[in-house]
Amino acid sequence: MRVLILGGDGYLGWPTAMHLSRLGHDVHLVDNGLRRRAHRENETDSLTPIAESLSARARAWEEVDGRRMGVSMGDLCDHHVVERVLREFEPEVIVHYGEMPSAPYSMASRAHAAFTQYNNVIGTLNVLFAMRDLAPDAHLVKLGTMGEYGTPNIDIEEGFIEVRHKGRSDVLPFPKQPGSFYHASKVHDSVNIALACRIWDLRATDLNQGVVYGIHTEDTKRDERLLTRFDYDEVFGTALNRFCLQAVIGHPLTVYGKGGQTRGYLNIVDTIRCVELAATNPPAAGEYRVFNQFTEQFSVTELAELVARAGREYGLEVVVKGIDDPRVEAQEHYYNATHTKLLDLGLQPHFLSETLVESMFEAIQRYRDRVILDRILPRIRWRPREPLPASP
Ligand code: NAD
Ligand code: USQ
Repeated sequence: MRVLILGGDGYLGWPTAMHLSRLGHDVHLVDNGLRRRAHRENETDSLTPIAESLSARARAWEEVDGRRMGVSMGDLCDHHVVERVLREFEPEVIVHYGEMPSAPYSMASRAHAAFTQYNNVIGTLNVLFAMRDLAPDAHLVKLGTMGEYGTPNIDIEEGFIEVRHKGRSDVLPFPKQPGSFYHASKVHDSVNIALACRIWDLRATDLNQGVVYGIHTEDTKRDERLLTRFDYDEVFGTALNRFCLQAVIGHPLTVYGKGGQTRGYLNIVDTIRCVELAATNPPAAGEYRVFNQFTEQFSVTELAELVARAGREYGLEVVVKGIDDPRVEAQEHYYNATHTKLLDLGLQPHFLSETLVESMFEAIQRYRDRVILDRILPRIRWRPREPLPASP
């Protein structure tokens, strides 16, 4: 298949590209370097030393594996870029990772919130219009997030719920209660994608993904130039990846608030497989479907305890420290999310075990002298203690 990967330079996009290329698909990547730029501005960096550009990665891949990938550098918010790529590459599948993925980033200021929503919503809108005009049969595989649903006090369904109301019933989108302006951007995307499928007969899969963890995939291990990024800073690092790094460098594991915040998690290896399964099992024209993409649920306290146990086994001195929650979120709540559709398509999950955590420790040890220590503790608050003056 001809697979276009938007956001192909990212944590998940790059290993997905290698995986699909190795399976024999014709892969083309688009990125505008936003993630690298945001790190430079924030004086943070990936723990793993990634190749200096997306083109350098593609060249390294060709040397190591023998297969070629196309690369276009450009912004999805520029509709000319999107149209040119669709016209020239004629994709059968469009895997869309190309968004600003950080909740804390989106909560840093009005400008950060506005940028996140513009970047994500307009980029996706451009993809939808370009598909309508240039690739109406292509399948959009879009990365959404479990955080679109929030933490309701009922079971979370896979995208839709049957509602009975005043004697009538319908199957409707599951209610959305995002917890950051980033998560809200994903909700807006979902509404736009569903509408485009309904009115233009496009086909799309919205992958409502949980929090991803892990450093390596089969391909990142083949050559250091093929490493994917691994972030641990307060803006781009996610819970388990941060906890593993904190354990290795002897920092207390930062459990926010009461620690009962429960989310779905999955290994990066499973992310890639889920995207492959979605891509190779397309929906019908006009169908908008939603898969909940995670393999296990944990509270942050459970995650921290698992990392602490594995760390002590490994010979590390690990301390878990509850700190003030910089976010506004439920810290103790009910959480039970359905996630059967990818299993039905053949996903065989890699569960989080202490052995897996130990293998993450080993990989982190290798690069520990690259850690930027003063970028770990959270400073961005959902409700700043001293609100900024109102914009003029
Ligand atoms: P990432 O930032 O590493 O990757 C996104 C890539 O898209 C980056 O390389 C960035 O430069 C590029 N990009 C962003 N905006 C762009 C634009 N306007 N034009 C062109 N390129 C653009 O993030 P990630 O962790 O790999 O996440 C990928 C996707 O998966 C995101 O949409 C994210 O919301 C979603 N997701 C991630 C996780 C996770 O835990 N990492 C969980 C659920 C969902
Ligand atoms: N948390 C801690 N300590 C930390 C970091 C996080 O207790 O040091 C807590 C947070 O308060 C939150 C939970 O862990 O309750 C998850 O936070 P996170 O930073 O790991 O994940 P989140 O902000 O939700 O965002 C990440 C990705 C995002 C994706 C989302 C999936 O950055 O792209 O959409 O996970 S989900 O959480 O299912 O919405």
